[in-house]
Amino acid sequence: MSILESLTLPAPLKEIALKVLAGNRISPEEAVELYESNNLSALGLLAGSVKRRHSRDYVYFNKNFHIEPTNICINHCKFCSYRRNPGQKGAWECSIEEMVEMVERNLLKGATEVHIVGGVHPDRDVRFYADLLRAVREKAPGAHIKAFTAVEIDQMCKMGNLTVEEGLRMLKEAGLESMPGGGAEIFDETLRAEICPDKTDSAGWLQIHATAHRMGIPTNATMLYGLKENYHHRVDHLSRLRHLQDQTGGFNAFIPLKFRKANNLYSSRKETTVVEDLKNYAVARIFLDNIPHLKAYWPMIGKQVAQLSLFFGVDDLDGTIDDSTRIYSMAGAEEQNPSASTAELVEMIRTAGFRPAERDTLYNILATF
Ligand code: V47
Ligand code: SF4
Repeated sequence: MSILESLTLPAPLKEIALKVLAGNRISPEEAVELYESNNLSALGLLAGSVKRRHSRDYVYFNKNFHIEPTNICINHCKFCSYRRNPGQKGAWECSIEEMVEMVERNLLKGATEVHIVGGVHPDRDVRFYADLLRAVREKAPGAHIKAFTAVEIDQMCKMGNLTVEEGLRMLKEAGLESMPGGGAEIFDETLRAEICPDKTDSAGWLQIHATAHRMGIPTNATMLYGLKENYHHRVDHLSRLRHLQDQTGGFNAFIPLKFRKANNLYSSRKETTVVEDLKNYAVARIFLDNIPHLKAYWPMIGKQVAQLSLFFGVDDLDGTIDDSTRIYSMAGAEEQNPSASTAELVEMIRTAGFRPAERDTLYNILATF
């Protein structure tokens, strides 16, 4: 008896399972069916088979740290626990000199990637951020700079009176090598207007990533889930990403972001269960057959669930982080001072039965353990 037969799946699910195991693409309707099924073991098995096609038995991590230049933001996303107005208690605004000092401190610890993301500042335009990138690159010529969400890029280019393409060209010349996946939230226009009314719209987010891909700047993609959306909304989001990836091939990784409720306007809502989180990883891995990597961002879900997610298609635990990000600790995530040593990440991966691989930002393997 095959493993699939032993799972005693109902007929429609069995059909989807056979498709996935044969390496074929599933439809949006089939993805909704997977979300609606409660057979977590079958989902884990199928997601694992897709994961192995992309990354065999490797699970990746990298040595990175975050710079959050400011939490002052012109937008008012209702799920955000982090944004402040200028001058408000708890607001910060780092100078380029302060950020270069952070780079210096972290490089000594062996970081290979600098991740730069912050609020959408009212006065800092694309020229300020190009100066920042030049200063970081000068201090860390060997480190990869992954910086700025599409939402930040959109606003900094508008302020600098440049098109996105002109702005990205300026940033690329200054040292930008790839872009993170933030700001995608949920693409459904009605929901987006409700939860983040003044943010770059869905078409704009996708267009900026398409432009970056065309210019040879790879990017990541995210989805904020667990906040008002239903399974059709999630599948619509994943479909728009899969469609763009078919055209450009520029996405490296997809990162589901679980809504965390502390200190924001949705604090009275319930957060998703661990079962839902694992199901979400699995369906994303199965549906997004053309995005090579699925990342569990452990500062957001905690290390224990991140380790469990490896059985549901995740092949990347992101990085060492070194207590350099506040966005999730301010929203109530388990990890209040997120930091992981190489030994800890290697242990998490190995005890789950996978082969730990330190990667660079572009998923070249630097070391195996
Ligand atoms: O766009 C903000 C999310 C994102 C909350 O590309 C929240 O490698 C849940 O995109 N609950 C920014 N989510 C972070 C991000 C990211 C993180 C790590 C790695 C990468 C990558 C990208 O954080 C925002 C928004 O979707 N977010 N507040 C909250 N309360
Ligand atoms: Fe600003 Fe980002 Fe917070 Fe939205 S999620 S308010 S864009 S910092």
